[in-house]
Amino acid sequence: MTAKTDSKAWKESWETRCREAKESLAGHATLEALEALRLKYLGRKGSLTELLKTLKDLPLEARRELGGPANAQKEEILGLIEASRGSLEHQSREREIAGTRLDPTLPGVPSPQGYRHPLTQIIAETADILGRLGFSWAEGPLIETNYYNFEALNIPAHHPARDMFDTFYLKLAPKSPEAAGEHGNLLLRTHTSPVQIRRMESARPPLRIISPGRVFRHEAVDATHSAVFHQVEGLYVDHHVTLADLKGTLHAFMQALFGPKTRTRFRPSFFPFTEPSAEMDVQCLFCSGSGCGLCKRSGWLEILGAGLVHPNVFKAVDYDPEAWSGFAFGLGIERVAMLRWGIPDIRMFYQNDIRFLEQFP
Ligand code: 2NM
Repeated sequence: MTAKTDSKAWKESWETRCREAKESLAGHATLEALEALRLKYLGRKGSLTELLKTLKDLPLEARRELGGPANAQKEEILGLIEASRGSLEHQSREREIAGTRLDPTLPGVPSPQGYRHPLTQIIAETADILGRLGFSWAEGPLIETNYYNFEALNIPAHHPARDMFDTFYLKLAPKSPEAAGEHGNLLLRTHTSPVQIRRMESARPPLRIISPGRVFRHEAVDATHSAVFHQVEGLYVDHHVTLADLKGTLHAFMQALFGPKTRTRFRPSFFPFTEPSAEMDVQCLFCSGSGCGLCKRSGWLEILGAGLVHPNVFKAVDYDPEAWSGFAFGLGIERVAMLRWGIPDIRMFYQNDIRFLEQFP
């Protein structure tokens, strides 16, 4: 055979196969059949691919003449295959949609409902009640100095009153000689009163603040004691603040917190930072005062501590105790929540068990 007949045979063979490919392209019905077709002609071992490889064995002139059009035809067939694939995919999607009954009036799948933590709820509620009585929110550091947690609050070192607050002391490596002065002086606050000392240092009376927050006591943990718990404390400083102001404010607070039928009583007590000091009880929420296991048959529940700010506390913040007077109070958030919802164990607040948390919508 001559080069010329070789070229002619190649051209015929190429055109036959191209025609064949185009014809079978018209007859396929599925994406699978289309893919089989692509492989048959234009896959790595496809007949058009194989034939195209032999083009290089033809004379230069024939290669010049046939190469361009052959490649163009190959591209054309590939284009037809892709167009066909697109239309088949479109049809398949249309069929899928036509077969699906979409009811836009059906309710959506509900996502699980979350709730605010019971402690967060009580803190928000007390802040709201006391906010309406004119108190504004104040915060401070959890790590405090001996001065703010004790000294400024009329609790000197080695004084028996220190035993009221079992304290976590921090042992930090001093970073510098200056910091070494504070070494051994840092602790986790045992109450939020340091917040009030800091505020009195930086502001002049009249003053009405609450300090909600986390506090720490080095205590054995049981159903009613936790080493970490939450407090809300209040402080009111003005001219002529009396025990009657304190009693009236706390009574209103307790009525708002536990309901308008709530009865309260005031008993003498002791705190180093107040004089006189008192505790308030609310009538037992469970037996309404007739006596039950919860109130230990007394008919009353201890709920908060309070008093008139001690003159030594005013002196520490450079307020003149002759010119100013004030009351302060503090209550435990966990205790309020436990009474409100009948929660039997304080540890439940910190376990974050969803079965517990979802009970406080
Ligand atoms: C309590 C009970 C009585 C109190 C005192 C002060 C301050 F800073 F003004 F001196 N803040 N909080 C106080 C007084 C707290 O908690 C049971």
